[in-house]
Amino acid sequence: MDRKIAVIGAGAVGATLAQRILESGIADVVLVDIAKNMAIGKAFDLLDAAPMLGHERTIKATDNYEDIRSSRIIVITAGLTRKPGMTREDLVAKNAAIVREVSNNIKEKAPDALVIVVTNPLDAMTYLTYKTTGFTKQRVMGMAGVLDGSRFIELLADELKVPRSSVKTLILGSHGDTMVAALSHTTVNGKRIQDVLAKDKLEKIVKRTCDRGAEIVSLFGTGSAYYSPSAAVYKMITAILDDTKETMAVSAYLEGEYGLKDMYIGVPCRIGKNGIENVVEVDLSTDEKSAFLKSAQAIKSSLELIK
Ligand code: TXD
Repeated sequence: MDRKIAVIGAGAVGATLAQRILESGIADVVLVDIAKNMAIGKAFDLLDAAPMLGHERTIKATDNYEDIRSSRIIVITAGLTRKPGMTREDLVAKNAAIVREVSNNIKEKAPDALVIVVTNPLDAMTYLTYKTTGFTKQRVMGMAGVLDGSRFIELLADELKVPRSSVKTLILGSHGDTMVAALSHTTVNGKRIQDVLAKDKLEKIVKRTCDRGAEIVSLFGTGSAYYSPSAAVYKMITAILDDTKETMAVSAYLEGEYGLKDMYIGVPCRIGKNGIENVVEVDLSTDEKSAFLKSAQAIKSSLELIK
């Protein structure tokens, strides 16, 4: 199988994602970082594990964008991470410059690729990638809702002592403090979450889900979460490669859906070989709708900073 995925940024998320891709055998990896030697070191380390794990996949580390040519999917993880006390929006100016540069290279060297953006502030950086590459809206998406939903499921399953697989949920809106846990789409063994968990406990878990990234940032001291973010990107990649058409929350470009236009925001989408096959419009409660629109407002404010 000649499949290539380029991961831009060989930091915590990028390198862990490279490991997941290689060791599951789904594709070869090109790892691009301005810190070239660090990236080469990580690639060597990953390759040295291959004989023990029994795979034949390869990884090439580079600072030369020529190497991303013919990549099917490109994942942008390059950028700065939050320090304790920082919001994702605090990163906007520096990361916008990085994402713009990366996107120009993608446009030139890999004009047919699909792009998954990870860099924060996520929805604004995905919009910037879409505008800079000029790719179709199907081919540019941001990773957030898959991760936030997984965090919510984990916390709920732990509280209720039920299998994680019995919990279904949907988190939409911005990947920021205004994200919306859609309780009307959250069930445990098919039962409404409000019927199985007391209101105060549920509120606490929703709050903890929104703060989970910051909780991990403050425990780490430096850097931010990467095991679960890389797993979320991996899930999106396999939906694309296997053309599963599975519905999952991703940051997508809206042109009227949910009453919004010309912006990227987390909504449920069917993901398949073309990227975002379509945006799925689900019913939301009145409270969820207004929280979603508030979240959209927060994204618009961070977009103002990059325009
Ligand atoms: O849910 C989500 N979307 C996220 C987003 C979950 C986790 C992390 N999230 C964001 O991803 C985070 O706030 C950052 O903006 C990015 C990357 O996080 P990561 O934890 O991987 O950051 P690192 O370890 O600091 O790695 C960043 C790498 C580092 O090796 C830099 O040298 C490189 O990016 N970098 C660049 N590579 C290529 N080109 C340029 N210009 C460049 N600038 C920095």
